[in-house]
Amino acid sequence: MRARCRAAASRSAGLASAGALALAWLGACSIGSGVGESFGSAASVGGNTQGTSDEGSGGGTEGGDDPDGSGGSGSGSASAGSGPDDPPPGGEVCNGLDDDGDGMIDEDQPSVTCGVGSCEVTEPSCVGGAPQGCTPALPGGEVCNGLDDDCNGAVDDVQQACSSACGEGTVVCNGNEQACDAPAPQPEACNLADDDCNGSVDDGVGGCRHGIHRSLHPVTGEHFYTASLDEAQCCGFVLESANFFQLYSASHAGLAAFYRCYTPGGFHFYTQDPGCEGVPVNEGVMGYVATAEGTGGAVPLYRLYLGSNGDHFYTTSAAERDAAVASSGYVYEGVAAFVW
Ligand SMILES: [Ca+2]
Ligand SMILES: [Ca+2]
Ligand SMILES: [Ca+2]
Ligand SMILES: [Ca+2]
Repeated sequence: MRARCRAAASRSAGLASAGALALAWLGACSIGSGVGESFGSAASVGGNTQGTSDEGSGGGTEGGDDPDGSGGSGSGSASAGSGPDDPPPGGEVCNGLDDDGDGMIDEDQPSVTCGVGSCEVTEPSCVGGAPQGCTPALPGGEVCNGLDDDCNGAVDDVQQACSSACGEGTVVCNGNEQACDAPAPQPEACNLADDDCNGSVDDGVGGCRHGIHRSLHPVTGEHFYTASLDEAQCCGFVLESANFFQLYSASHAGLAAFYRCYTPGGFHFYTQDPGCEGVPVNEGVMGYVATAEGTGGAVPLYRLYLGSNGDHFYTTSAAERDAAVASSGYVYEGVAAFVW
């Protein structure tokens, strides 16, 4: 535009009387005033306040590069430089317009990314000339797949309770496999624990515990306790209860030896005291008892004494204990041990 305008001005300056050309120049420069004025003054329209009469000196502000020295280049400022229709300094913006004039509308607008884990999405920031927000994908349930499905920032954190026969736990991922970290049942061992978590301690472990049978001598009234069924039914004794309670066959932490003692009167009693509470004969260890209730599920073994015949009576039944005291003249002496 400026070149056309400049060329027209130069031509019109040499043909001052050619009104038609003067009009053509005016149209080319889009300047509406100055018809009838001298061309020198016409060329100055458009902001050039100099050169109002001498066309040779009418150089505009950009006249330094005017090869023909015709001046009038000041008119170029009418469509060049800054103005309301110029591109914004920031280049293309999202507005549906070709801001930078390169023939493409809203090109090179950045994409936007939002969301965490599997909810992360990347979307265009400009759609149809309008800036767009970013909406993360909806979270899902966490599963073992190496992804953060629930979008909480943690991969495969399956926050789900689970349990085994042995207790509570939470679901954990082992690769893509789901597992439960609750304690797993173990083979039962003789250790005062319910390893297989079936509710019974040391059940089914051979040689771990042995039964103590209970018998009664109907003539003397002595209650007798032994691990031998033969002995329990020997010598006038009548078996009252096979495997009346159980003792451990070997010592373990928390257990103590339980001794069978023999009195000068010919009766037996049972105690944790290796000195048999002063009675001279210790017949040996019957087995091992707990010193605290609950050890491996141990229960109290109550000890009673009948002074009229010297019988020591043992039972795990509180009701039987109380009945013996109430009805048979026994004295309750306390808990002798804890047994199974
Ligand atoms: Ca997660
Ligand atoms: Ca996952
Ligand atoms: Ca068990
Ligand atoms: Ca066990």
